[in-house]
Amino acid sequence: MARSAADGVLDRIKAVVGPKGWTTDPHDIEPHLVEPRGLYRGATRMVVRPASTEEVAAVVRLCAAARLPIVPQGGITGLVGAQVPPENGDNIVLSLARMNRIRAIDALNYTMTVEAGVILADVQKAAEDADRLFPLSLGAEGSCRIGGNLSTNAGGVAVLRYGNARDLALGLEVVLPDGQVWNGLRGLRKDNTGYDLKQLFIGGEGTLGIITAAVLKLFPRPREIETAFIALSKVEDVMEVFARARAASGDQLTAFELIPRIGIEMTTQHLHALSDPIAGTYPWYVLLEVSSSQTAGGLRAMLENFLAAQMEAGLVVDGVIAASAAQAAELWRIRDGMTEAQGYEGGSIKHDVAVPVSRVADFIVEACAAVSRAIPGIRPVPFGHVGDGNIHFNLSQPIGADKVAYLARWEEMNRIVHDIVAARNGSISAEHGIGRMKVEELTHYKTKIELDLMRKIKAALDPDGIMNPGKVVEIDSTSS
Ligand code: FAD
Ligand code: 2HG
Ligand code: ZN
Repeated sequence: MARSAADGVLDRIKAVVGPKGWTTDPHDIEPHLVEPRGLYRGATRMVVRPASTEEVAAVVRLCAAARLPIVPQGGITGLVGAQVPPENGDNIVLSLARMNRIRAIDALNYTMTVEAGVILADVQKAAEDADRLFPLSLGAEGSCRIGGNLSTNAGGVAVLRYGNARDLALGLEVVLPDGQVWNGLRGLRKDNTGYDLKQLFIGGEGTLGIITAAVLKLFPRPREIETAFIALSKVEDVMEVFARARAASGDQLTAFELIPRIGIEMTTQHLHALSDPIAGTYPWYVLLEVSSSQTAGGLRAMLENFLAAQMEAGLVVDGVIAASAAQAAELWRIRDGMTEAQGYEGGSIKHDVAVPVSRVADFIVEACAAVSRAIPGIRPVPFGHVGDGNIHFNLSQPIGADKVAYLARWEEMNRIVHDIVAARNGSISAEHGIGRMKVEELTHYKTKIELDLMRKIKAALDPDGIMNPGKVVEIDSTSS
């Protein structure tokens, strides 16, 4: 868009949101142009921060009329560059950060209605204050926002028991790409009235509309939580213990997170005051958590008996059960520190993949061998939510390698790993989304029918392609 025409739109947007609702100051804009991994950098004409759904709708109507692209943003913690504006700068960033009210809590209905800009940790806290649980939990929960979580269909560490973000929303309020407001804020467990429209926007990564509010599912608050850290010799044993833990815990298993030996070394070396919880070194570790909403559910005894039986069976070689909430938090610090610790070890080529749970072990064995053949000395760091079949198959550079030269092999490594995933009917993005990073990978691995359907949906809702362009799927909007 020509600068003078854009300036006219920008002035009208400024009038809609008032002085607190926009900035063009380069210093204030800077955090909105980058992302946690430092892989992408964008540009924008203005960051707009509306305070209400009506303001969002008015801004979108102005952009739609001028065909000015909009990049929605929450907490800017996304890991696939979805929140980064295009480099040409011909867009506005629309931050939901000021829309941060809890609108209502209905404890009897086990629901809460929140605006899109509420930080995930604040959603969790508000639920807790109402003696309820909002179970979505991930390392970035202190900064990511619920609208971003829904738009990325975030997963995290409690999917095993409670599902992904997609499973945790009962209703949405969305500003559509033409500026209309769809009020779908219904708190119903059953609603079979045709297509489930909200699911289009959940995981839509801001390409179909802007989520402004949501009705979220709540659960009984856990009264008893037990956390264990166990060591194992083989990744096959890890998955066998997982299957046994599900059965033995009566489905009270909340988390089952894999950590390889190299992860213990990286976290204890780089993160402040962390130590190895288990004496001796073993190839694999699992952080597992069981929880119950009952106060005397006998979880501790169950976990002790379970682990003793697995040690006797030779599957678990050592382990600790946290003696206090503080010790459990220490164990979680190791798990949550995995991403940060890898950052101190030079270049890391990331894969966020899923395979059927029954194929996790053979995927890890085959993928580790394949990448080591391609780059001798490469350091695989497979970790994460293996109970969901989701492996963060991250590859740290060989010690002493040149970081830039190593990262230049990103696509080559992707092809090796993603082909092994595809051979198991897996997914090239388990929980982080497609964003900008995996647009080409998506076209490589999705079928034509799937891609056609996705493009038709995009073209139907956003024919001018103004919502978060260049992300997820591309459409030809020049003919509309
Ligand atoms: P942003 O990064 O701001 O945006 C992400 C996408 O959502 C963009 O496409 C953006 O345009 C869109 N968007 C944001 N808000 C809206 C809205 N209101 N309406 C429409 N579109 C919108 N992810 C996991 O799934 N599991 C994990 O375990 C996990 N752990 C992480 C740990 C760390 C340390 C970090 C840095 C990230 C982690 N992530 C994880 C990734 C990230 O936190 C999630 O993707 C999160 O859901 C993004 O939320 P956000 O508010 O930061 O969104
Ligand atoms: C996690 O589970 C996140 O910690 C981040 O999804 C994974 O660093 C990563 O690749
Ligand atoms: Zn994860």
